[in-house]
Amino acid sequence: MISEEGVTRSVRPDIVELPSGPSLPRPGLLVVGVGGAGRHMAAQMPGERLTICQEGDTGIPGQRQVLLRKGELAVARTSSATALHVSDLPWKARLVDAIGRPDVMLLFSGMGGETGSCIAPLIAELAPFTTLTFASVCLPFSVEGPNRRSMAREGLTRLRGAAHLVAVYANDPLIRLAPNLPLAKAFKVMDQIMLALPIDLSECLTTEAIPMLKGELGRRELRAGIGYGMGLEKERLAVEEALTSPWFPSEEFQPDSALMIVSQGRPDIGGLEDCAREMAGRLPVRKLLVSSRTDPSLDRRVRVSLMLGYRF
Ligand SMILES: Nc1nc2c(ncn2[C@@H]2O[C@H](COP(=O)(O)OP(=O)(O)OP(=O)(O)O)[C@@H](O)[C@H]2O)c(=O)[nH]1
Ligand SMILES: [Mg+2]
Repeated sequence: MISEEGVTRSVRPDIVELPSGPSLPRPGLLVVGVGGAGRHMAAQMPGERLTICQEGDTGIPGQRQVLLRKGELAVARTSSATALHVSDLPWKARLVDAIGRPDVMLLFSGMGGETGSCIAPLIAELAPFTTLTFASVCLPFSVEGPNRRSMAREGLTRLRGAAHLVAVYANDPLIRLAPNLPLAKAFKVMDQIMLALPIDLSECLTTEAIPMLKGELGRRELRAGIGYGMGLEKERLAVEEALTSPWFPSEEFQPDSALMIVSQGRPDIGGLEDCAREMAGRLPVRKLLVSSRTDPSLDRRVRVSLMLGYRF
């Protein structure tokens, strides 16, 4: 616990540091990328990865993949979740085998296409033994049309019922954020934001921290932001930038929970405390979970990954 003296609880959150340290047990992680967008995101994650795609798509070199035929996807799309669970389809058995029993599953997918919208929720449903399933999904651009939107909505609803944590990233803000960029470059901007927190979490997550994450961030829609800071006021700058993320909703919606992971070039407890104090002064939540990790590539910069929970 980082102490915050003279704090009025109704105004400033309690700052709670997640249990961490080299002596604490770490969970086994599996990264799963579903569909085109999901595979693209999973490819950029560290650790053991599995991709699930349509036949004809390529996986991540050197990593496991499950390919589904068009007909198998059609069955997944047209069957109810209950029917899929009781049926004993060979391709479902292939998925169950490939997933195994990881402690933590970091699931990535784009909603709106057939593979991601139908299979990502199924993957979460097929992993009832994971202690933590954390899904990060993007939503299609509005211009992609109502069919994709409704497919995405259905997929997301089912995913919310099956995964412990669900972070949502609409593609639309990319148009505002990077109006002159070609789509592939705009997706790179998005990747940075979508991947920052899962990468940081996979570096610092301990088994003991998992119930705290589920308790604070579960049953909510999660939205993320990242910020970088350098120089004398790097902590304040990083916190400010993270809070301006275009993926946070307008101010009429207030978050009710928050997780901040502070990454620094070298361990610096003072820097972590500064970030926590700075963030606590700006967020109207009851509790602010914080954690930290070292990332030598940052050198003298500090990075803040922030995840806010909303009950819309
Ligand atoms: N942010 C981001 N979004 C993407 C990317 N690729 C696709 N998308 C979005 O994700 C949605 C789903 O696209 P895909 O992942 O290609 O679809 P899929 O799951 O492979 O589904 P099918 O190809 O129809 O079987 C699209 O509507 C796009 O808006 C990406 O690289 N980054
Ligand atoms: Mg595809």
